[in-house]
Amino acid sequence: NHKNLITKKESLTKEIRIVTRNIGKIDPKNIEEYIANNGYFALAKALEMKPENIIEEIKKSGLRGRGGAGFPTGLKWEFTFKTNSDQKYIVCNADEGEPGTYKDRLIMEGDPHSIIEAMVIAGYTVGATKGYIYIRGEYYGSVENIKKAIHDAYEYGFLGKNILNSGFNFDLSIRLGAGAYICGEETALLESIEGHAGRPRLKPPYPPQSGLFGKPTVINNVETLANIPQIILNGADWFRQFGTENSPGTKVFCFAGNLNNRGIVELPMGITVKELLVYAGGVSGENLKMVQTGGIAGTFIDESKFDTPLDYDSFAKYGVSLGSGVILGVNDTHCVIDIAKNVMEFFRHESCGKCTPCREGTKMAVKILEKMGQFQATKTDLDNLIEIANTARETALCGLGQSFPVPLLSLINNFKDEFLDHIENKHCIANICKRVPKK
Ligand code: L3W
Repeated sequence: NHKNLITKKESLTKEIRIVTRNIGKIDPKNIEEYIANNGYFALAKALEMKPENIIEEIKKSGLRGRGGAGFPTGLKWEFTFKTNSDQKYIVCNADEGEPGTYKDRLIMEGDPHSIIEAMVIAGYTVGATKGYIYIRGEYYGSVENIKKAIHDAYEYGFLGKNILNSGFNFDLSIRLGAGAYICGEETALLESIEGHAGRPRLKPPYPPQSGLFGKPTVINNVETLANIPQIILNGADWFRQFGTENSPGTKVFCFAGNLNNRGIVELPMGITVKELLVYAGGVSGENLKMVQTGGIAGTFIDESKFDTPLDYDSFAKYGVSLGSGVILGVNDTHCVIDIAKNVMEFFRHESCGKCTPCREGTKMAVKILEKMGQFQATKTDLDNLIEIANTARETALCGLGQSFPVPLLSLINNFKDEFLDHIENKHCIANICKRVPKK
């Protein structure tokens, strides 16, 4: 069934390069190549604009958070601008820990100055004089290129005191993550920068009111920031010509799992799963079973949902997540129970343990799925699994706890027959699960 997805060059015409425009085209370690491609022109333009007008332009562009949740960027900036304080911060969430996701890594490696430029613009706009880029510790290439870019930006006067003779000062530092998925959650990330264990805070208050060190803070994902200079340079109307009414612009998608292609591609928001699979070169292996969209916290769907557009409204309308933009192919050598167990083991390992529905729910879910994989589970176990998921969705403290139910429930809803096959017939269609005698 995947054979009709085989890539034809003429069908690959939708790519639009806004945030990836410089990747592979310029030497990321050479600031002059960035400048020669309009780099820091947006900063110069912004420094001559009123902060209120910058906020209006970002709001008008409809840019929404590319980490996955899609919160309007202009509103974040406006809230932070309007909160009075002696000190404000700009934080870039570059702790890209979503399994299968590597878009932020490639943006940082390939075009590091675009992030720095955007952060200085954000600082000027909201009145912040200090920024932090919190980078996943294992991203050695990103750290190296961002470090060099920060050094050169200081040398050229794009960071530091009196930037471009505007009177505006902005300092930028790097902080490294240490391998915890939860530190990609914005408040856990802020805790981590402050030197505490990376555990989420209760929201509200949101970071624009009380963020880093309790001060008003803008926290944006790498890809979100990489859009900013282009919006300032070309205007909101230019940006809105791409994507959909409620999700303007592009999305950088990543391919993972049983797909023939590897890498990232930048496409307009609203592209369908089916179209995206063409860019992925189709599914490797014999038959496509399902895909997971949005990351490990995203949804598993079968072919019946492949016409769903990938944008921020799809989840509410069709139950298909956009998330961080990863698409993971799964061929028919895989068993849904085994996949569910694998996903839940990830969340069990990454749960910070602060709240019960996540700490205990992930453990209980793994146990039930182990039983299912050994053909020892009952229908009551399946009901319990659903209840554990629903409880966490409604009561967990943060995004991690509230989202582990998403992949689990999508597997149960879309592949119920396979769950029942394990329970009622002691049968695994992929021939992965093995009968283990009861102890
Ligand atoms: C001010 C309000 N701010 C909400 C802000 C909030 C946050 C943003 C979204 O992310 C996603 C999930 C996965 N005043 C506000 C407000 N905000 N109301 O809006 O907030 P929220 O709570 O909707 O979501 P979240 O917990 O920040 C969850 C994705 O994250 N995910 C992993 C992504 C991984 C990557 C990567 O590795 N590159 O992107 C895992 O769950 O898609 O949608 O800033 O403060 N009234």
